[in-house]
Amino acid sequence: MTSSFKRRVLVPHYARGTPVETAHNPLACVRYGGDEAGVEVAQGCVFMTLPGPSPVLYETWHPMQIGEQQAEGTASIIPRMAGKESGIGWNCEGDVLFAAFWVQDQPELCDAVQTHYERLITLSRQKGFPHIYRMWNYLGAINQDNEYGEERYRDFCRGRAQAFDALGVELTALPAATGIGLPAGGVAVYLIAHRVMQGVNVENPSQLPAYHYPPRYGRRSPSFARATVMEGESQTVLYLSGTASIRGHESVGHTLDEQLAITIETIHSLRAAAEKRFPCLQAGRFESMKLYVRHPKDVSAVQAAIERAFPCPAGQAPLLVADICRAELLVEVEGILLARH
Ligand code: 3EB
Repeated sequence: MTSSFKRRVLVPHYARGTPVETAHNPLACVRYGGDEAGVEVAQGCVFMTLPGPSPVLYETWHPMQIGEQQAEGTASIIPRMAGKESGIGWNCEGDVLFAAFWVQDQPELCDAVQTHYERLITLSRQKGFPHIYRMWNYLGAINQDNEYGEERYRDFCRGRAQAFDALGVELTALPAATGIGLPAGGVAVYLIAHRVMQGVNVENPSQLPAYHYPPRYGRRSPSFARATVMEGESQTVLYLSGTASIRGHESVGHTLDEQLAITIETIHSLRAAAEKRFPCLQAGRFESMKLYVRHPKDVSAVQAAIERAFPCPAGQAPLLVADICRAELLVEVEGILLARH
């Protein structure tokens, strides 16, 4: 018997300094700020806390309908199920999954990152959600060297790349991602995945694919796509990876203003490439963005420039002061672009 079910994807909603609104019943709540980092599952919700100062930013994850699909009537009747298994907190409902881990700090990140990454991806597959379309990676002291003299971001990239290799994920099938610093501690990773719909990857014509960066940026290149697109009948959603002032593979711009201008131009260039493939995205707008700024003194300039270039609904472009994965980069921007058909 076939029946139609709602095709949905996960989208975030941001709130500052207020308790989580459980009324909206999110699948997950990520708290940016707190003394004790970790992942726990309670009341049918994954709670993830990243170390950092108050006031806390809350990022809740909600299913959003993007279409209907005729299919075996299974996903519509899959109720919410949540749990924590071998360190992975997860929560799924219908065709969407959120899953996350936190690893304590290690003198060398590679092995712990590989192990946890493999568990995270394997769990997603085993729960029936093999299509990972977006990931976030946050790590303490991202630009510092580990005790073997390798920068911690590069150490992390090795573990991540080895996990994708071990699980047979092709470079062109990697999800969109963000890689950013934390003020303290270990590694936080979370993902969103789909039961049936594979995201379509889009690369940026102004940038070399990150997975082809030359070895001068690390023994293993960063494993991510510039963006993924989830297309539904009524809406199409583009998940933009963390984007910084990089042309080809090189960091460009010395001042904040230069880096901001190039970052904005780089996002426009990604959008143009995505619109060629998905013309409906021309009518899209950013429903949310996340801004990362290295120096507190640059906060207001970044907010003003990004707000002008990419207007978002009120409160949905939060800014975090954080280190960025290359020491010379001052700003990075991610976002979710939505087009209603
Ligand atoms: C860049 O384009 C800037 O390692 O997951 C952006 C997005 C960046 C994701 C990651 C890193 C990552 O290379 C840095």
